[in-house]
Amino acid sequence: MKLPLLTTLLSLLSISGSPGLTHAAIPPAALSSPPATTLSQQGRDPAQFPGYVEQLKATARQQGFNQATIDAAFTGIHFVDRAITSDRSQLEHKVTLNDYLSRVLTVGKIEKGRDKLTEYRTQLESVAAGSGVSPAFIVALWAMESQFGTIQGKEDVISALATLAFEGRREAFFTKELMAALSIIQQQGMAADALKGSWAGAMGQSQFMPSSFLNYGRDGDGDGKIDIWNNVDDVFASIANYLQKEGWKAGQGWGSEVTLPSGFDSGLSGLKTAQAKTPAQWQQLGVVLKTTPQGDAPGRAWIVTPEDGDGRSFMVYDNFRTLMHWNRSYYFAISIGMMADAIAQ
Ligand SMILES: [Ca+2]
Repeated sequence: MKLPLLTTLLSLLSISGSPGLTHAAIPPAALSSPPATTLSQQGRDPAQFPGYVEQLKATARQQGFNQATIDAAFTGIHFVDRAITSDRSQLEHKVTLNDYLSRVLTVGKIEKGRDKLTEYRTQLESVAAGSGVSPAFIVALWAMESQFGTIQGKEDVISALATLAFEGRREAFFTKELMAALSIIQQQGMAADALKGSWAGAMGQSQFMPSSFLNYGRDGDGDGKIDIWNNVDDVFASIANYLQKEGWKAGQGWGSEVTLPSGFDSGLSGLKTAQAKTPAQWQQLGVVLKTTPQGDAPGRAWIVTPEDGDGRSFMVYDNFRTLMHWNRSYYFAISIGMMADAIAQ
């Protein structure tokens, strides 16, 4: 079982109160159950896929891609049935925060995270110095997205994205990502079959969608290539670059778990900019810290209760909102913060 499916499905289920943030990475899936319906029952016959691919090629030409790139990208294209079944099944799952954390934040993963932090300390501190993102958060994201690079997905990304565009539920989104993948092939001089990722098109050790690769990918070791599949320097630099570009506050943590007073106005909870208060103001309202937050004290904070007023509550900072930009899931962002705190030294 891979964890990131939970991330994906939770991003769909648990984002109440988030301020219109966007997906960065759609992680791979594995614990999928069989689909309730087949594609033909949905009205689109896989036999029509080759014709659809021709339409995609025409779109690519209209967008200015050269013929060599188009030929290279679509040479091995095939229908990825698993992309359809996984995309459908993710909507059917529901888990609690505690279930989620027990699966993704294991003792073994924390121990491994500490080991990795030590093993790559030199590179991580160099990246941290340039970006303001502390090594523990880089490693936490690396851990959650790909189990420290060991589970990246083996799907042909061009085929997966074309299949998901063909499915039609999010055709515009996946077509845009497919065109971004063509840009990577053209810009990086990569072979199309080197673009490997999840069934949803998330690639490499950071599980970047192609558009995220283009926006945030960074050459960490200076060899002129951005290789988020094989080169940890590039992986670390790309993760940190993402967070930095999306507003990471150097020196600050993500937040901490809190206890809310009885009768707390649930309307105060949420991540909208207007809902921010200083930690002192929240404490005056009766909010009590359950754990000591790491990092510098922030100027503003928000209260989130992921399970809609029932369950655990958290006081979170700007960096939490940046993590929510990476993946629009409270559960995901909380797991990253807890992982980073657990491995930080
Ligand atoms: Ca490189």
